[in-house]
Amino acid sequence: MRLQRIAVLVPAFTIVFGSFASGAGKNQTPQRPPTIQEAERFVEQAEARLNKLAIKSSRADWVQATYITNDTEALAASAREDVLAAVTDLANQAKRFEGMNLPPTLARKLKLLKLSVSAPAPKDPKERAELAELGTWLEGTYGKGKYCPQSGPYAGKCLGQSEMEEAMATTKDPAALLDLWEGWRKFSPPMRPKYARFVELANKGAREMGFADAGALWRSNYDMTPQEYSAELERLWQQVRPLYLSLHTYVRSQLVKKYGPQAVPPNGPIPAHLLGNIWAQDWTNIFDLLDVPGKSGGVDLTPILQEKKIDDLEMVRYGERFFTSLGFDPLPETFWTRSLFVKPRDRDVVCHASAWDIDNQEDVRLKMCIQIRDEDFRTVHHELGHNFYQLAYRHQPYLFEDSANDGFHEAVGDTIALSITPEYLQKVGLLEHVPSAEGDLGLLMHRALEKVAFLPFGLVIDQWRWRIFSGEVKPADYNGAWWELRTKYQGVAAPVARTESDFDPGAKFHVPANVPYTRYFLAEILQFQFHRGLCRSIGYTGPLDRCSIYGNKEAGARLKKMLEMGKSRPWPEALYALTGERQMDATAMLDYFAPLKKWLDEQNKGKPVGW
Ligand code: X8Z
Ligand code: ZN
Repeated sequence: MRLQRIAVLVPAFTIVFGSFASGAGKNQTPQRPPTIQEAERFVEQAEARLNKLAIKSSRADWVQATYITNDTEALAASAREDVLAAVTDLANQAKRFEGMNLPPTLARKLKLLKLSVSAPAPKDPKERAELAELGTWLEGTYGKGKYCPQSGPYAGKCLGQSEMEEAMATTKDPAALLDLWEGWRKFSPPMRPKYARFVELANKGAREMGFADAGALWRSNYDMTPQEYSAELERLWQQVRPLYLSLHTYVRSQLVKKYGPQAVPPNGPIPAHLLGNIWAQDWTNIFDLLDVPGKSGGVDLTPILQEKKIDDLEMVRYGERFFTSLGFDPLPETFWTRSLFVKPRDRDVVCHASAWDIDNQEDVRLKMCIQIRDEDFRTVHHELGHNFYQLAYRHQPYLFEDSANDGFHEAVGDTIALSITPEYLQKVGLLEHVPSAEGDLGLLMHRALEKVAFLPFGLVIDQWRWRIFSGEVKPADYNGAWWELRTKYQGVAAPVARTESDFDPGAKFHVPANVPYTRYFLAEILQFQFHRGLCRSIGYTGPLDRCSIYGNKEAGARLKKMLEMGKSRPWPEALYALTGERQMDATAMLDYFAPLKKWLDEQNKGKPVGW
């Protein structure tokens, strides 16, 4: 995740256009039409300028995220403001090249320049500073967010995101869960007016750049029109929706058994506090509650990691070794000395995991409050996927130092994690015996609770934000619209009445941090496509859940080739390089889960479907 690049952005030193520098002073339009050489020079200088400012801003952001104080917040906001000013200024200057017949690479860079920030600033310097301050304030407020229960199992403790995740994962008492669920949403209401203002300013910036609103800017980053992108998401969602419904039906029926029809309506939405996760986005923590054959046998790594006394550093080493087994170079020494792996005891940090690319060269880092548990083992692989991507494309020019589309960035580490099979675990000494294929239903169910359950959540956050940015949903209806969409897509509901004095979206990191979210939906689809492509390319023909590319240099070379392309070409070409396919396609995910779908549909016979 390039939070630093996304979140950030510059001052008004104006690029001097090479050959007509003397004739064209600041903000002055030259008399004759620009040449291709001038456009080239402009882009080259723009890249150098942005690179420098982005590095400065990344450093300030890193310090802010790992040591939240008023001072670090002010420093980060100021550096962010500089980047914002540069992008606004450069996008404005680049208008003079519009309509020219430029070489495709150059035209692509000019387009990407405008898309390089997710909240572009208005031209007005006061508004720009305000936007930068709001952005850092929102993220810092989330980072400091905690709930200190007065009663129940956690009375007397204060729970930040990491502790809250753990508490919601392990508590099964519905009253305690409800208290945690409500408590986590108590720090976000003050964000509401600030968020509304943030939206207003980001929209103004986006409109000044020629986009309908900030949401349209986000949807313009997929080598197609914003309308085509919305349609593409809907197409993919329709491919996977039946699988989601099968899972939802089964899980709901099991929760009715556990908590009773009073607590869980047998044909209504599932109350959001009973799914083992603060946001009901990942349901793996209720795996234990389900009657599934093949539940044991290394499906849940938590007890194994704890028994073997594997610490945070060793978890990261496992991830690194997977990549080096594929032929990637080891992580640079600075990764190990500069990353943050453990939650510090004496200060507030943004615990939400992220992978950083500080200098667009080798200074990559992981920021994560690692806990010794299954979920975090997978998240470590997810994050390292970002870091190895960053290292692979570091030789690209600045504007191409990114993934083919943002879903690709999110999918790489998850693709690797799909290769964490029982066979792999045995090879690396984490499992004594490989369970027989009968255990696969348990494995598939565990993965489905993570990945299939997530699908509508991956869509809903930006369905909400796009409506906010377009003005379809006004600030007075923020929370109502949020729950309407969550129920519509996910079939989950708030467990207690919510009102417009709540601001529940603010209790999810990516909203205050302003990170676009459909990337995670795409990643769910893409990771199975990558996995199937890689497995096929090495001649594997068995069930996809038993394929591991661990140690396979051929698969590694194929993956690396795609990562090295960065964002230099439209994403279908990158997809083709890895899979031989040019369309995003959920059939790989459907293939992977086919045996589970069959089993679920047998269990679901006669049960109500939908809500
Ligand atoms: O934010 C993340 C990563 C960092 S890019 C930890 N994820 C999403 C989330 O936590 O909401 C990974 C899965 C979805
Ligand atoms: Zn990520």
